[in-house]
Amino acid sequence: QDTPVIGGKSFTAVAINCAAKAGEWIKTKLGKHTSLSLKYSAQDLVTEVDKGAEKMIRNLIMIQFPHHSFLGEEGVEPGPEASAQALQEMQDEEYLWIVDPVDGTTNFVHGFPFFSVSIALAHKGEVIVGVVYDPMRDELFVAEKGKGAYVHGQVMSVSEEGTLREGLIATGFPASPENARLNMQSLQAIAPQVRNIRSGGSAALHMAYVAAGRLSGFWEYGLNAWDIAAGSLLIKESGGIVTDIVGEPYHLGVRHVAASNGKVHDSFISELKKSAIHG
Ligand code: 2AM
Ligand code: CA
Ligand code: CA
Ligand code: CA
Repeated sequence: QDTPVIGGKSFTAVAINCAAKAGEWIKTKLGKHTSLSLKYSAQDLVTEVDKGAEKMIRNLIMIQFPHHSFLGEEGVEPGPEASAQALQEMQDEEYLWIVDPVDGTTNFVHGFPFFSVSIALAHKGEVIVGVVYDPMRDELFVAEKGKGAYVHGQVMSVSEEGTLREGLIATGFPASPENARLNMQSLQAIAPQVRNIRSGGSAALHMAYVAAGRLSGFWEYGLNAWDIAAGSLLIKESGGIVTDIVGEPYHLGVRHVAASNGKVHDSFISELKKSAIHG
């Protein structure tokens, strides 16, 4: 991979190596996974591929950086409380790797080819490296704090649309009834205002697409740090904006996220707020 900013055995090089290795392996398992279990609800799926990929990434990282901390989705008990608590306990660590081995497990299980590996490194709570890899398209999205963001080694930048009306906006449909209701309200408010809506089923990949200028914006309720952390840096380093759903700055604890090319952010947030009040 000829990614110009990345050299040597940097944090970023390790993140890329992990994402690429895990992604290649996940791809070989598409349509061949053998175990499927439900975690928290019938919408909350996990396979041996999620667990195997996380183990692979964790091992690769811990060999290189044994003193770093590691937060991976499959190492945490299911459900929102346990994941919030796990983050709470770890977010002040000096170096914390935040990993979603398969973002878009439902897609993976159904053979819908839109899922990703998401790897972030936070330093004292701030994301400094973000890597999202789409093994099906062999697309690697990489950002390093202060050094820009790249796809296929080419500089990425967010899209130019200045109004929601010209915007292509993505969302995700949450599992929990409360978040599902909030999302339907937002959808009802946003859909008539924009060019069209997409929902691919991988939050991390949606965020990478905002960074690459393929989507103008993205919102979703009820996510976790491992869904968003890597994508947040991709978007910031591509010139976009990431906040919570009411426009407050992004931090690792944000669960309801709104991201955009920046130019539409104020109107985007204003519509999302209106939908929350009037819903
Ligand atoms: P996952 O595939 O890693 O679980 C799709 O809308 C997004 O929601 C994906 O990023 C997906 O991540 C996440 N997701 C799926 N089920 C979820 C659940 N029960 N709770 C929280 N997030 C979930
Ligand atoms: Ca999951
Ligand atoms: Ca996820
Ligand atoms: Ca996952």
